[in-house]
Amino acid sequence: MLPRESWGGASGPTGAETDPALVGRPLVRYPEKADLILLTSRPPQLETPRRYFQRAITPNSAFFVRYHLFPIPTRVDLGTWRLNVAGEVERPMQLSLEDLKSKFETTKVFAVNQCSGNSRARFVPRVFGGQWGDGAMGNAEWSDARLRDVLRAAGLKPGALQVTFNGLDTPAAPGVPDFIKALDIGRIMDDPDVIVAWEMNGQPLPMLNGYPARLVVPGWYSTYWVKHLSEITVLDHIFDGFWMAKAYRIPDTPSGGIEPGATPTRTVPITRMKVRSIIAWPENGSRVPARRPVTLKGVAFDGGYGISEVYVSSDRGSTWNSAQLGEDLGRYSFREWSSTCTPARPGTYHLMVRAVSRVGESQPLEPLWNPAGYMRNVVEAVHLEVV
Ligand SMILES: Nc1nc2c(c(=O)[nH]1)N[C@H]1C(S)=C(S)[C@@H](COP(=O)(O)O)O[C@H]1N2
Ligand SMILES: [Mo]
Repeated sequence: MLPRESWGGASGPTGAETDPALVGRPLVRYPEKADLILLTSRPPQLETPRRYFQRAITPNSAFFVRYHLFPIPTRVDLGTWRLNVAGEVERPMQLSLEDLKSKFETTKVFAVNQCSGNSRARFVPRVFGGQWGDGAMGNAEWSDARLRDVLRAAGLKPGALQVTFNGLDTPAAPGVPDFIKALDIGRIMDDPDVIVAWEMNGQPLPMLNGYPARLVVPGWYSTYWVKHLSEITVLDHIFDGFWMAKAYRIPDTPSGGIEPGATPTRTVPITRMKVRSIIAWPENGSRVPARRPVTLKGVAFDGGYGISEVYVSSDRGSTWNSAQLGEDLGRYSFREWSSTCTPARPGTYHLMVRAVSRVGESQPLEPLWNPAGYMRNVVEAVHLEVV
């Protein structure tokens, strides 16, 4: 059985005591949610406390929340909700949730949903945008119909090039562009794991995570994971809406990074996630006794190849030891890791973690920088006060 631990009502520390990214940010509780760290309330943007990342599965109640527009859907009537499939298709469809569940083969996938701007607060020089700590991510098992099966049922016309996705949230203010994202046809038809999900960890999606159905694009940053999905439109051209043509773009360089403070000459849409690992325990700044074993725990993930190794250093990166890896839940999932070290003497210890993917990609020791504050994946450290 997979760990599906509920953390109950215990609110615990947020890390605000020791983490500059979290200072002054209260814990708040929204419907269907545990205590999460507030970023903004209009729209609700809520961050998962770090201790949840000791486990590969993020409970639905603790899963982060991010929206662009306000107001947001707070209830959806399944009697009238339909997923409309239209555009360059032979047979436009209006699917009820029941249709989605019954007319298509269902499939399951563990996949990390990570905001492009996760950890943006740590960029130096600072950048505009939501100043997230490291909790704008989570991992769940998503159950769903394959998007390509839905499109095949509608019948793609020969000119089909891209598909756009729109959800129930619409801008209240004039001039604010609706949140619409696009994927190339190839990305959808070649990958059976691109799915329309209605279940998360065996439960209906929480309202704040996209009830009744959302797009899941494993391996790619969650800007594509459109919530409260209501319109799928097949296009015979490249979509040029604001959220593709202007926002969620990265410098067109091999790493996606540029000189800190510079302006990129050419940009491309953000896509695949970079390999990353998190130390979820112990907390930064913890005091521990000398000569007693301390077990470090956390998760590692990448953009869809899977994690092959996680290394831990307790000497600022001079030597690295292999961590123990937890169960393999598939190449898009968080992989738990743990490592025990025994600090010999009192003093300050810097513990670092670095993951390597199955294609040999790893994390940089110096952070990448880009003007939107995306794709942070620098090797992270926590310090321990050994007494
Ligand atoms: N309908 C809708 N879907 C959306 C968004 C949104 O603003 N509206 N934001 C996207 C972004 S940028 C992120 S990071 C994820 C967050 O998913 P979550 O709120 O379930 O954690 O939703 C994506 N899907
Ligand atoms: Mo995001």
